[in-house]
Amino acid sequence: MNTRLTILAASIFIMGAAHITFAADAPASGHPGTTDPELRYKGAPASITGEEAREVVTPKAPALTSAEFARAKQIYFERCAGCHGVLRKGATGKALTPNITLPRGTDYLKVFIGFGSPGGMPNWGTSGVLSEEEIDIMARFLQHEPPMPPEYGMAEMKASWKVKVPPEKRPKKKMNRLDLENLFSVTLRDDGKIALIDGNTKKIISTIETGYAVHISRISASGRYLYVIGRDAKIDLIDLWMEKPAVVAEIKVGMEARSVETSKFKGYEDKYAIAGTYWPPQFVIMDGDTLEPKKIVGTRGMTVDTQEYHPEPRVAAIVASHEHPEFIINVKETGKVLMADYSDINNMKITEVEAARFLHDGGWDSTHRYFMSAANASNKIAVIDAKEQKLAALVDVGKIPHPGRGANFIDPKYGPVWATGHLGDDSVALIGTDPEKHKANAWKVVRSLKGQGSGSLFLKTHPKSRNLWVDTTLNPDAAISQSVAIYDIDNLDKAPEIVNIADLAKLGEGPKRVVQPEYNKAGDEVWFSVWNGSTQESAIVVMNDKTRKLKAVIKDKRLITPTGKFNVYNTQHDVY
Ligand code: DHE
Repeated sequence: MNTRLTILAASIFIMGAAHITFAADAPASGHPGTTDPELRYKGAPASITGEEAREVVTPKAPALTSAEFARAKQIYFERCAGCHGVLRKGATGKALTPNITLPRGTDYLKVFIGFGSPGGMPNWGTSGVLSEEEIDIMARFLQHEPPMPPEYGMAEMKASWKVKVPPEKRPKKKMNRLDLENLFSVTLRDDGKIALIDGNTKKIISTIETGYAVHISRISASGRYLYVIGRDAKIDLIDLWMEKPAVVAEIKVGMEARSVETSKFKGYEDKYAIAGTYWPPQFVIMDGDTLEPKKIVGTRGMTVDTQEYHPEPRVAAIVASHEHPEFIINVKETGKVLMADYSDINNMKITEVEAARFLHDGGWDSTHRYFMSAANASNKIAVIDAKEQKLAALVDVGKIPHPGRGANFIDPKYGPVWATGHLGDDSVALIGTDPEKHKANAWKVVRSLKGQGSGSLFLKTHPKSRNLWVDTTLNPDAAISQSVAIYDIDNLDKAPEIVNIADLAKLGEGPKRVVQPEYNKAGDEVWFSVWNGSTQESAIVVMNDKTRKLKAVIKDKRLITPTGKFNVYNTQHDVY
């Protein structure tokens, strides 16, 4: 690599899991300089297909045949868009617009694509993923204007919208004998399904077809409706009152999505649903019981810091306010949190709160007044005051915070805290959340616990528990990615107990990454997914929270790539 290239390479900095995915068995890049857990991810294959994106030939750029253009678009959306953005404006990876790529030229770009960079660009050539010919095509393609995927508005949403069972034909009361409050909706990531698992018997009640690479589930305020969203932006609405819970409505709200939520403010229970999309960059408010799309709002606009226009600000986590009839929406690339008032959607008031880049995931403090939102590229937690509708604080934490919804508990010394783990370092930050009775500790990291290593995705506790369970799913060391750290909340100075959860599942070969603790309703069990490759056996391991010993292992051939688990009661009431 020449000096200029090395400098550029080093300047490409992986800024977090802002838009990166990986399969349980994704290989490491193999590049000598890329050992951090985040570099084990591969760019998310966007659900956008090459044919959908319009080609723009740029006069000064090297020629590409029509077949080469088509091939390049497909490779770009599958391999590159996740990190560099659909419009190549840069996100986790650098911007790749012609003003940057044209002066570099084809040979330079070929070396870069082929060998990767110590800063995080995978070595697509030497790893054998792309051929020499493909690298040459990509190097020329990147010097043309980015092909623009189509917009997706009301007409497209309405065309995809299906009400399978209209509300008047649905049961008037619960028609099954399921203990709905202790039901778990489990993401079967690579199977495009969710599994409904009875929390008491630990048996799979049924699996239900959902969107591609299904991502999260959320529960309506009443606990009746389950909303499931896939990366392909398809939402399935499942009625849990039916004799056999089934999909009663579906819609596709865009081409790429990660988040769905439902109105929870008093008087608006189950009334609206909202989904945020990565492409197009927008959110849509729908009827809660039919998914009829009502209002689409674009998120394109200026960034919070440099105040530059961003054409592709993706919508990340969304939570439903308990203080006002509002949805609180993380807009990733602009670093802004939008509070959209749904009390009058035709005259909608949106409060724009300035936070920091890139907003990703987050959850409530224990009082449900403060939304703790991870700005992962800034290594900060933005504290949004839902009551006063403004930013309460920006708290510096470790490298690339990734809390999921986080964990709330009472620190014996510092009072109420909310905790986050990190992808980029081994710390667990505890932030004081009580500005009234513990003012001196509020919005400060009162403790930084030492964890097993970097690569943590999720952590959990429960109001009835004295344990904090922390995963390290993305750590490159299998012994660490397969085990969890358990902290004693009453004695936080003590080193955590390490339990190898994957071993307890007694599975065969595979990466067996352990991901996302989730409590049952009673708060006395913690469930973990042991996430294996899509053709390998996976499991869910249920731990006794009090004894920290194994309680049950759920194995079933239908349990293909289980990842997120959503207990109905805890998700409905935001208990975490
Ligand atoms: Fe997620 C939540 C985005 C990869 C499992 N994930 C979220 C949220 C966002 C997000 C914005 C918050 C939603 C909300 O609260 O409204 N996730 C992304 C990505 O952009 C990323 C990094 C790459 C991608 O292309 O998708 C990504 N996520 C993953 C995975 O690879 C995980 C580990 C396995 C999987 O199933 O795909 C994964 N994400 C989860 C889970 C949650 C989640 C389990 C919900 C956690 C919770 O407790 O609420």
